[in-house]
Order: sequence, then structure tokens, then C-alpha cells
Amino acid sequence: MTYAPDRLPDHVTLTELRDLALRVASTAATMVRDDRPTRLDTSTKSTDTDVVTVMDTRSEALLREALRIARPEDGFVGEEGADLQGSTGITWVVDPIDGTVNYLYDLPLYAVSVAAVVGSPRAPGWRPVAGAVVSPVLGTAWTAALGLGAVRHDLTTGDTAVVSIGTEAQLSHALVGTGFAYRSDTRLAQACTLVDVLPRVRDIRRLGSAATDLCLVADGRLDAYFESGLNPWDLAAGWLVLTEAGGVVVGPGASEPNTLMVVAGNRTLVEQLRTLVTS
Ligand code: LIP
Repeated sequence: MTYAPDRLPDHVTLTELRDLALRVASTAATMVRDDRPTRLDTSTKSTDTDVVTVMDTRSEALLREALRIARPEDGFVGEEGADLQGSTGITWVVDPIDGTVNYLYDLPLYAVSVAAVVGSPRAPGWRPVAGAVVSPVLGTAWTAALGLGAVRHDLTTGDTAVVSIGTEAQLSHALVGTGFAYRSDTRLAQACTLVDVLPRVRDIRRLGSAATDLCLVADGRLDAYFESGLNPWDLAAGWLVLTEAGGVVVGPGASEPNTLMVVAGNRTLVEQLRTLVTS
């Protein structure tokens, strides 16, 4: 069976994709947390502060192999490696460590993000259909499948709870997450946007992991989130968790979320915040 954005997997398949995402993301997240060497070997990518650690690479290799074994005909797009073209219409989009700089500094806010998407994440029109975000130090995972809701998992007790978006309607009372790019010219533009936002909201939180930000919004523990410059792997799983929790995730204008801008939260706040950050 081949899936396209207009021909989605059935509920059984969506459940299987979600459970597979949780299983492989949990395995990778546990390895990332428990095997963290005291001295982390790193290299850099787009700038000299855009780091990749040896554990990013190990995590992505583990995810790639586990997903290949489970679903050999699917595609694969990861932050650190080469794209793999599939034949099923399902592509796995993974961030092996979302929040790499936090991980480098041994700060607890990082996650492994794994999503099954239909459509090409390298072009407009793709969408997540199942996914998991696993935060091993917080001991929490969030999962979602299209039309089947979003769930928070306590990784210590195994307890689960359905998550739903917060109801704050007033932007001036909203706790808003955001993040910044690695390039200094982009950061200058982001700082100018922040000047407009900061006086109009309760406060800002820059937690350092987009996937975690999006899941915390889904969970009502942030009221909204915006960021420009996100890649599909930062966005994919958290996007679905948030929309399945009753929220909206949009881009500039009436577009889908994209590299230009992601704005997320309940619809009332998103309409106010999008105007502010895309003007
Ligand atoms: C990170 C994002 C974060 C953003 C950081 C970085 P990475 O992803 O999750 O929201 O502000 O600049 O892009 O690079 O740790 O996978």
C-alpha cells in the first residue's frame, strides 16, 4: 500500500506507526542519556556553534537501522545523514537529539523526535501522521497518531494521560516559547521580532528544543510557541502532538508551518501571535 497526502493510512496502520515511533525513539533516547561520555566529541555544521555530537550520530544510526528492519520500504530523512527514498509513501523524519546544545552542556531539556510523514519533507505539502517525542531526562514521552489524539507517557511509572491544549486566550497572559537560529544574521532578525513580542506577553521561555516546546504547548505547560528557521525534523512529531491535542500549528499567512515561521498554540492565541511575528 502506497500513501500520499490525500490517501492516508488506516487507523490500524496509524497505531502501528505511532507505537513503532515510540519504541525506537525510547531506545535511542535511553542510549543517548545513559551512554553520554564525560568528554563529548563534536563537530560543527552551518556555523561554529551549530554542533553535532558523536551521540547525535549514534542515535540517528540506531533509528535508521531500527526503522529499516521494521519497515524496509519506507523513506528516511534525518538531521545528520543522507535521505533515503522509500516506495510506501511513508517517510520517517527524525531528530536524533533535538536540543543538541543542551545535551552538550548536560542540561536536561533535549529529546529524540521520530515522526512518520506522508509527502516529501523536503517540499511543501507534507504532513505528519504518527510520531513520538521522548525526553529521557524529564522521563516523559509524547505520542500522537492522526485522528487518534495525543498522549503523555510517564516513562518511570508507565502511566499515560491524554493531553490537551491550554485555554489562555489573552496574549498578555501567555507564556510563550521560542528559539533562535545558529546564524548571527538570522539571530539579529529574530531579536528584532522578540522586541515586538516580549512586552506583549506574560513571558518568554527559550528552552532549546523545538520538539519539547511543541509538546509542552500541547500539554498546556506553555501557552504558545513561535520560531523561524526550523527544519522538518525539529517540527514533525511535535506538530502532530500539538494538533492532536486540539491546537493549531501554522506558518506565515494561511500557510502550513515551514522554515520561514512556525506559530503554535490554541487558535485564539495563534491568530494574535502570528500577526505579531510575521508582520
Ligand atoms: C534546535 C531546535 C531549537 C532551536 C535550536 C536548534 P537541534 O534543534 O530544537 O528550537 O532553537 O537552534 O535548531 O539543532 O538541537 O536539533
